[in-house]
Amino acid sequence: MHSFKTPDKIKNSYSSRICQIADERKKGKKVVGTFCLFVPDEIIFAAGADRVILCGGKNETIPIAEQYLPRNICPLVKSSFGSLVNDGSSDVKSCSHFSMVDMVIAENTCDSKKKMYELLGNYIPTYVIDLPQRPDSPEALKYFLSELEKFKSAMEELTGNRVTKDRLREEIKSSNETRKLLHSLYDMRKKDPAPINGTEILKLLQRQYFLSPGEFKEHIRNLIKEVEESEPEENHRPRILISGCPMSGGNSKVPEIIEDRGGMIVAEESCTGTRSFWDPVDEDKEPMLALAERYIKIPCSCMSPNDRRVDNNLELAEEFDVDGVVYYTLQFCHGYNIEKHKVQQALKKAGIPMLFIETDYSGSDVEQIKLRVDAFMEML
Ligand code: BJ8
Repeated sequence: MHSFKTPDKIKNSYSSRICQIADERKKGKKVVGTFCLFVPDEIIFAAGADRVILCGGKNETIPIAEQYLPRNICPLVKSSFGSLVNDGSSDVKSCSHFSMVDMVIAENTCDSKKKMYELLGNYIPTYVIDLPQRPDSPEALKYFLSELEKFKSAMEELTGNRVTKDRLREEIKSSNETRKLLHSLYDMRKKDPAPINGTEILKLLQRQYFLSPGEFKEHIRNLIKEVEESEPEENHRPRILISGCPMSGGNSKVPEIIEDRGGMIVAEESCTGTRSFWDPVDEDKEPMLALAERYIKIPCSCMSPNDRRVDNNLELAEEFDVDGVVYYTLQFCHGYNIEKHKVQQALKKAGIPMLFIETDYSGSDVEQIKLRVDAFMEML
């Protein structure tokens, strides 16, 4: 299998990006922090602002968050909040991004996030985009569009720049280019054996949320080139689709176990996977409407009904010729946990085996997950 040797420039991209943002802020540029794919980057960039994603993927800040939040909510929410309220009195390093953002752009998705945002507002200016929960209803698109218009005005107010249709079109085009590049990379994973493992792809996609669009594109191009020039692996390994909760930076436990135990992740039905780039924005339509149409279709389990996600799992399983699906959820993420049943039924009907893993950010269940993954691989 191709082993991607991360160039220094990419390895150091986290720290160089922080310096870049600090410089931009000195020059007056506004920086916003987001937590979710429902917030269109195109509007942020068209307003002349920059953005970083603040979702936490590390275990260390969870005990800090648990001084404020209940223990029985999802680790992603606790990890993110713990980073923000970390006052440095423990040995835990904080997420430096929080101190760099002028405003958080939040969204009404799951209950844990919604309630966390209410607290977040005590620490940092927080703007919330409301989302319709029934995306297929006739009123939903109209409502979402009006919410995006309000968000656009908030960005104009924050930056002092007008978001023109031309600027939006430019940003839509640029984001579509990134989406196209990612499609090219994913096309390579359709080969058997896939030329690059899924853990490497996950780490690349995690970078997408803090790098600038230009740097991220450069990373994808470099990776595509390296994969093209690499020697193909000869042995078939069970081809796995991962489906479920996002895996924020710092969280790669389950993919690593799957690939260490002989599997090959060939696609991800997740927000750190295909959900982030699969659908382009229509460049021929009025830009705000095109954005609303594209973003409202994100098949997040916070939406109801969310049958599009079930269909996507089936389509990806076929397109990437998978041997099995690992359904991954974070503890206390009720949406993805409950939605498991629908996905499992549909996969069963299609004759595709599925393994369900519910986990957190700790290492306490690693041995148990290994045993379950081993048993699953034997079945495939
Ligand atoms: S579009 S998946 S990024 S909301 S894992 S915090 S859902 S309890 S992250 Fe998400 Fe946007 Fe949806 Fe994607 Fe809640 Fe679940 Fe935690 Fe989650």
